Amino acid sequence: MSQTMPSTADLLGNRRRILVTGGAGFIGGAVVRRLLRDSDATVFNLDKMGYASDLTSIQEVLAEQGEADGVRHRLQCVDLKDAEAVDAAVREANPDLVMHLAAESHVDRSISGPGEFISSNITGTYNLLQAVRSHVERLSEARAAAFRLHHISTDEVFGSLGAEGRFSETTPYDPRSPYSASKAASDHLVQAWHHTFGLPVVLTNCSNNYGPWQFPEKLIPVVTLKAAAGEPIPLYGDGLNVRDWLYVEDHVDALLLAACRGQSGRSYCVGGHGEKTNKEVVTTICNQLDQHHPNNAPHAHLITRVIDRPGHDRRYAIDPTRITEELGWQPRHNVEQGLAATVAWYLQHQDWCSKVRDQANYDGGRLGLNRPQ
Ligand code: NAD
Ligand code: TDX
Repeated sequence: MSQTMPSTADLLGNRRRILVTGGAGFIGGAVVRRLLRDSDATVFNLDKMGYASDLTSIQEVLAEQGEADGVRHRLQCVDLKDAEAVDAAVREANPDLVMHLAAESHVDRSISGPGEFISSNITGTYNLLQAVRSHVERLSEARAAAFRLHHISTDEVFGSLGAEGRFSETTPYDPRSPYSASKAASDHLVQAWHHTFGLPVVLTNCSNNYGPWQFPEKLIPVVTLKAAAGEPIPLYGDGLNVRDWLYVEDHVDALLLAACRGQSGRSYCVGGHGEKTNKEVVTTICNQLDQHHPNNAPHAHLITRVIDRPGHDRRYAIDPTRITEELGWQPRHNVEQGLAATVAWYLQHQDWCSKVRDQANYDGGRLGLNRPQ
């Protein structure tokens, strides 16, 4: 850990009960693991246990620590669409901090089936806001003063950049996919509940995350698994779309800083100075595979240009000056190191990938084409 990053226990201070929504997903899971490893807080993990959910990584941490499940980690299997169940879960958790990560998160699935994104991401956030509003009214003055609802969002709400410029907290919203539109709507609801009802909130908008335990439908795990299997690697369009890649543990650092030290009503953009074209990412992964499986080299021969994603945003890039200067956040991994570690992790965890794909009834095929190929 860098010297500038305070410990999790220091950041949490007197906050003993943390409600994490979406804690069975990729980023929420990393938050839950950090809280379990680096603090003695009790973590309530509210998740509908959907196709992208899996608790293996959390169970590993509990086993490492010799802790039984259901004591410091308490799963609340609740769908945010169910207002009554959400209210009951918030009452049971009685949290000092809520970190709201639950959302449908895959752009391609939002093209194939936008309805689930509207209900989970918009109605779900509305239900959580209402439940949390009632909760804050029940808190003592001291607990209410320290309480925050932290809403975790994406850079995709800002739309698509050309060759120049970066997104910051003052960039106007311009979402262009059903996913990003649903996230933008949820951001607006959170800000509205702050301004109208005085709810103490913090928002973060982060760029593309990567790292272990990401459900294998997103670019980096898809490419790694296809290359390892000697299958065609799908590169959408001309492959020159740019994403600003951030290692998931660096995102968790930013989330804990923002949740515990962020100013109420303020948003913070998070990005790792990790801009790469998709073609660069895919080629880097292929080069790494050449070292692990030299028999199939060069894996770059597997790269196959496929029809583009409808409405494909061209470029995302984040200016993280605010969170760096105000909260002292710095990413600890550069893309080259993080990508190498992640590719190695996926190669060692192909059984887990098969298991979660099977559970999700997903065969690794192309998602999100709204017209025939
Ligand atoms: P993920 O898909 O891996 O996990 C999301 C979790 O939320 C899943 O376990 C799912 O079951 C749960 N969930 C979805 N709808 C729910 C509902 N209605 N009720 C209860 N639980 C529900 O997603 P992720 O990549 O971990 O993303 C987490 C959050 O971070 C999302 O809000 C996403 O918009 C945001 N984000 C993600 C990235 C990224 O690159 N992955 C970048 C920036 C922001
Ligand atoms: O097989 C693929 N081939 C390909 O070229 C896949 C799955 C993706 N792509 C391209 C599309 C994007 O330009 O790679 C880029 C990254 O795609 P995804 O991994 O699907 O991520 P993206 O659409 O950029 O969104 C991600 O980052 C922002 C997360 O899924 C969102 O939840 C987050 O908000």
